[in-house]
Amino acid sequence: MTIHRAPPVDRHTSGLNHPHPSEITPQAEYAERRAWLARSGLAGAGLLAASALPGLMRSAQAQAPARPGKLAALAGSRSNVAGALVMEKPTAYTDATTYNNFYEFGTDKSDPARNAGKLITRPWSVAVEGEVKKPRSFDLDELLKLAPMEDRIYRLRCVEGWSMVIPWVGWSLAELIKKVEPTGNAKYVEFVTLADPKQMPFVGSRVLDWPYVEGLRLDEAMHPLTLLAFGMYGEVLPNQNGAPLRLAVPWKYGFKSAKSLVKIRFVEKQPPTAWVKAAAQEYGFYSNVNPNVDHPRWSQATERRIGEDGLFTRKRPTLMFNGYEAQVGQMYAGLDLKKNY
Ligand SMILES: Nc1nc2c(c(=O)[nH]1)N[C@H]1C(S)=C(S)[C@@H](COP(=O)(O)O)O[C@H]1N2
Ligand SMILES: [Mo]
Repeated sequence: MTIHRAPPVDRHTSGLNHPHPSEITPQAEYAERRAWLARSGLAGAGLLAASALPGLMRSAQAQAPARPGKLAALAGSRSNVAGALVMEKPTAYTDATTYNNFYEFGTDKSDPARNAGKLITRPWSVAVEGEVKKPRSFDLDELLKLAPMEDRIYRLRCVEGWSMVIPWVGWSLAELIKKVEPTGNAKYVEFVTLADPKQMPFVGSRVLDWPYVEGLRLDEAMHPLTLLAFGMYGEVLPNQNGAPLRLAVPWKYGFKSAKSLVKIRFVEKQPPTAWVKAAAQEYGFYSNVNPNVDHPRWSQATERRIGEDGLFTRKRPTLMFNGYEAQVGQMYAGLDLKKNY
């Protein structure tokens, strides 16, 4: 059944809510930012275009920050995948772990951090089924060893108009797909996430049709940038970020990157996804980040980078395919992106 509800609102542009903590930038964060600029040789260079500073940008090449030391370490090696390491400063860990969308735990940005603590993430297994020659279930421990862990630093652009830069740890979903051997009928991949009302207080609420389901075309799922992430900031994922494993599809709006996956199904037809079912005219199946296609209720031309909210901070221009056009653009050649939003 389709439930009509208010889709997510960017609480900042709508003025519905109190300011995000990082809008009142604490002293420590200013210091951290200044130190980072100094380290990377960018201090005082803020007015110069990044493109005019290739040398500096190389020296400023984003390094995963020191791990926060809150959870078990999860190390990856530097990824060789083209586009896998953006040269932008990673978002502060506190912001990335307290400003979340994970509606199973509530619809306020601060709800997941408050409510996801009790999620049991071990034992955990993921069923891989449908149009594959070798359907089977994978235990989390097996998945952790299935391919070498890589560090990737991706932009994350939420459809609501804000963005972050997250250092993930994981491996390309393609590694798993190759193991199960999709049949010729597999055209799409459906991702099903945990929906346990005992652990997730908002499953059962009418916010979405649970479980949260997402989907990709098979070629998108096979793209090397499509990451199965097990960690971030050098540690295992915090529950609120989708422990023990989630997708990170950097050229699409954040809601395509489903959290806490329990099932991956290969199918012939485009799967009905949670947000398309909730509001098809607002959230399309593709949901590629696109500054030229506005959401019906707001522009997508610019974005607020979380942690950059200073008195004089301008919004950033949103980049086509979130800046990954060179890597992914070809997959959409000939597709009308206004129709296939
Ligand atoms: N299962 C599930 N996955 C989800 C969501 C959700 O509500 N439930 N929210 C999505 C949205 S809208 C975004 S922007 C990202 C946010 O990921 P983050 O909280 O790790 O930044 O997760 C996505 N994955
Ligand atoms: Mo989002």
